[in-house]
Amino acid sequence: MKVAVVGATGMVGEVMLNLLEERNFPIETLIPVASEKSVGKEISFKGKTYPVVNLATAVALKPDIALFSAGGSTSLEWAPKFAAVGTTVIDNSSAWRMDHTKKLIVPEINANTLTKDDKIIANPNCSTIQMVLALAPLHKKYTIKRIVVSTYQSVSGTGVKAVEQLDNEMAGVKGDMAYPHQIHRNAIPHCDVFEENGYTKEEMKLVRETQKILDDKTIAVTATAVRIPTSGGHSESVNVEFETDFDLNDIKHILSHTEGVVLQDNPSANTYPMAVNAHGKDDVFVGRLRRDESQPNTLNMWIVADNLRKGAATNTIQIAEFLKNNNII
Ligand code: 2RA
Repeated sequence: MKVAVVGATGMVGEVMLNLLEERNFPIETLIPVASEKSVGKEISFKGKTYPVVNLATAVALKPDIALFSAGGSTSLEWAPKFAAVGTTVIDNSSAWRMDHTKKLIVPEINANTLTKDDKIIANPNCSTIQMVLALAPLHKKYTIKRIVVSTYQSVSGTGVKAVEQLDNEMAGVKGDMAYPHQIHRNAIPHCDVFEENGYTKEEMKLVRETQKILDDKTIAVTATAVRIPTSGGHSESVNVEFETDFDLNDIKHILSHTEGVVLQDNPSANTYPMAVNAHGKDDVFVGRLRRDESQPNTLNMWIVADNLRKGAATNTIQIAEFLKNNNII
């Protein structure tokens, strides 16, 4: 299979390349794609080296699949050009997620909706993926009425400049500012840009994408997204109200038998999900399950995942694996 990785030199792009190798995805030819300034750089992959090419060159090579992590504007312009030559695109940007003609996929939830007609497939936002993976089976059993989520997001979600700012601050070194504020020893309630309604784009992604992936616009969602000085993964405090009462042991049973979810819930042994333990792993970790004693039919939970892996690269490649394994590409 001829596979293009668009944004091959970025943080998610590098994780995608590692995963393609780690998961032994069947690649005959790799096409690493990046901006003009990186063209010609050598990318090592499975014991061979491949030169980085620009987008026009990659389209002309007509890859079978193109894994994008290169920002929304690049995806809006170039995903259709790849699709026009028969390439199936899986895009990590927000460009296509809310387009009603495009599917927004978490493989364990809705990969079975994919067909050969889907030439541009949207990968959800990292903080959405980890939340809906845990909530989908609970929604199926108990019907979700409302979700209140607060996120604690790693600086790696903003990109390499934010990670560098955090490293510099911790080393006491002045450097470029990816944020208007200090990151170290801080919690910044500002992920992505603010919208008219006072929410950030990151918070509205949780609202809109959750409703689309769970295919239920009646689910009420409200979110607060906070940037914290970790580099390992995103954590989320989730309060979920169901239409009916639930059995807590049944919730734990469902979660511990959900593909891609690991239950870590034994507070008496200080066992609960933590970003530092999720780093480098592909699962979504759930713990701190307990009834919300302030209102009926409501559950509190704590959800953690590596935002660069299941939150981006792993989910993307799992979609590609599904397409391949089901002869859709
Ligand atoms: C973030 N989810 O964490 C966004 C984009 N990766 O900033």
